[in-house]
Amino acid sequence: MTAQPNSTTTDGKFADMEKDTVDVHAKQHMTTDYGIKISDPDHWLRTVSDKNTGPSLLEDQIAREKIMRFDHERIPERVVHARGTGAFGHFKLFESAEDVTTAGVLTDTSRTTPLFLRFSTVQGSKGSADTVRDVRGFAIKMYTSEGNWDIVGNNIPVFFIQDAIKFPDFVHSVKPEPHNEVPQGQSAHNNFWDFVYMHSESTHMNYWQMSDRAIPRSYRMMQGFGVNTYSLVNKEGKRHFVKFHFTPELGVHSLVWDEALKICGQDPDFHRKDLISAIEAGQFPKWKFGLQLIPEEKLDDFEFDPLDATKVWPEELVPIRYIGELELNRNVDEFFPQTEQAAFCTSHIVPGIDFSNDPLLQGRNFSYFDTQISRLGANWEELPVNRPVCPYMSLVNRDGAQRHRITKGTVNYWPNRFEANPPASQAEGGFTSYPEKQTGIKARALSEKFAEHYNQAQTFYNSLSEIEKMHLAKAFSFELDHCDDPLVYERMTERIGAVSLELAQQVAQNVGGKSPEKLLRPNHGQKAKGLSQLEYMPEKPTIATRRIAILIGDGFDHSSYIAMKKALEAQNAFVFTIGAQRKGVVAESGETVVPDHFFNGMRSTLFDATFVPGGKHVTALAKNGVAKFWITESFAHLKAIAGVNEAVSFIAKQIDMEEVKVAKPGSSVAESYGVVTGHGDADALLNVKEVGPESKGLAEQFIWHVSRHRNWQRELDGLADQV
Ligand code: HDD
Repeated sequence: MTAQPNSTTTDGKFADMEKDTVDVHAKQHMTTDYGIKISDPDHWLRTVSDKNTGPSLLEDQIAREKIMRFDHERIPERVVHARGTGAFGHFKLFESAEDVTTAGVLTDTSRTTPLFLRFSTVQGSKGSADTVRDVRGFAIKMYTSEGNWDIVGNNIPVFFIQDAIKFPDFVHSVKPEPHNEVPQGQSAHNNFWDFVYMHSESTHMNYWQMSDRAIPRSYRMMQGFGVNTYSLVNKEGKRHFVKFHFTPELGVHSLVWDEALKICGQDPDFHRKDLISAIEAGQFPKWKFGLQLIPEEKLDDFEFDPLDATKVWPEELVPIRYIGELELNRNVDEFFPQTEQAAFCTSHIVPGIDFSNDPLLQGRNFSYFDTQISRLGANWEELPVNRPVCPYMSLVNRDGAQRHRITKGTVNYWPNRFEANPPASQAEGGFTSYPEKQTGIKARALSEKFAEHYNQAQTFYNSLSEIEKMHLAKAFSFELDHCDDPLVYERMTERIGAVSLELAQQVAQNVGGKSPEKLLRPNHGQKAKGLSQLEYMPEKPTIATRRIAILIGDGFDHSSYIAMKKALEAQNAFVFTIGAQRKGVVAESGETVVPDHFFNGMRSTLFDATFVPGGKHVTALAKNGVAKFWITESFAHLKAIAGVNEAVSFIAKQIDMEEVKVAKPGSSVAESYGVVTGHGDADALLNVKEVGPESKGLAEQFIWHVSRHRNWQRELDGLADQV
């Protein structure tokens, strides 16, 4: 069992789950589920004679129980977001929001609220790969003192549809096609793009989904958004509309597409393992928590309808107020009961928080509760991961399959002659809905502002950096290239022209279809804050938790190896030594190092950066195809690369581009396109004092470039156009 680092969470949730926890290492005999000790779990009871094994006996209650339990191990996977993983943690409030809400979790700064967070992809099934191009789910269950509060959000702030009644159409279109169940973990197929064309309301979300946001480097490096509009209500009964934001401490970073595709095969659990290992190492991921607030009376003051989930609230108009922090600090003990059985409901809110008339939220409030009953049964909220930590009891809600709770007493209805299990007044903490005034006629319609579908898609596109725009064009092209129905890709290339002419022309050039000659509608030229993910670099440069490979073979220079390893580990990077074999690799000076992996067991795609120490080992590396391709591929994937002394010419040869300048023998350190090379004494080259853009030392510059995540200039200058 993996050791759990000390969790800083001081709460009752773990104590609560302890009641249902057993330990296979507790030196307890194996029993049947009804409690008798088992003497032989390996043989079915059967008739045997000296020569023959006879038929197995149905009488064997032990064998039948074992097989029958196995036959029923699976439950239906989630209809969307089936692939995911989660962890426990807590929420801390720094600033009370009592001016806008009475919710204890958002007003009491002395509290630490325990929580569970599940990340997911949307399209693929439970066993699909982590790094597919897809929206990521960001679902939080806060076990507050007033009941569970679920925020069932995504890493993208808008959604594909405006009205919940469209959800089954949308999901059917993106999931594998019905006739052949293809493709898995991809939206790159005719039906999805047909849907997007048919629903211009999907345009805005479609641009986010084609951006690098949909191929995150890590769950720990993406934003979370509540997406829907909720309400907060204060003690004077005043209502504000609210959107919830989570901004990661490590910044927002993505893989490059070629890398994401390869990791799907090389390590389908890449994101799962990344989260688990960071928590195990005590490098707890953190997000700042913020609110965007619109007072009720200002709801109509915007060009767009703030209750439309296909629109963001531009930060220039509605700034984010950061008031708290979310931290994940404990891995689950067992996946099935604590992650597969975790179940969220957008309708789970606590006093002080309320819904809005966001038509998507209204439908979701019905759907989630319903799906949990189908997936987990009527008593799904009794499961340890789902139940609240505060006292809870209803004398009316009872029975149903798998009921665990035993409710004592002679009455099961309210009111009753004993006044047993009475409701609570508002003063006693009872939930009361915001008394919103309602007028209108019944109609299948949305308010007028919902009809505008392109403005914010254009603002999003205009706000992206040049490199993000290049990636967007490649993503649209990749996806539409996978559509083989000309009607689908020709219509779509034309539709892109409603947002950007240059993008539509590039995509049409790549995948066919009519290249539009003018924009279908004028570009309003507006940009907004917070849309380009490059705005979200960490406040202080960091390489904490970055996976860095050091390549070695027999004859490597031990002093530069060890000095760089120490320098990187001092910055909390995860350093891995990759060698010709996973047994002693001998240094020039005689020391032996046992690598973490051998070359063929790993690929450069699974690391953020690579260092090659000096030494005679470069002769062997130069003959090793995996080691050579490692450098070529790392360069193509825009990753920082460093090498000293003999390694400099080895690196230069694999990159083989005159634009990339490396240190000449006799000179000390050179940096070019994030490739940092140097000649000289290891101590001098690898000493780290200050890390920043002006740093001079080799290790300092390497660390700085790793902290920048990727060297975009390589791609902008056409040196890495295969990605
Ligand atoms: Fe949903 C799961 C996020 C619209 C119906 N959704 C689900 C999960 C996330 C989201 C993160 C996984 C929860 C988990 O980890 O267990 N969904 C969203 C967001 C939406 C959204 C951000 C738009 C604002 N969803 C949406 C609509 C409907 C649903 C409009 C139905 C009308 N979603 C479901 C569901 C799922 C689900 C079918 C499948 C598994 C589950 O609920 O628990 O009910």
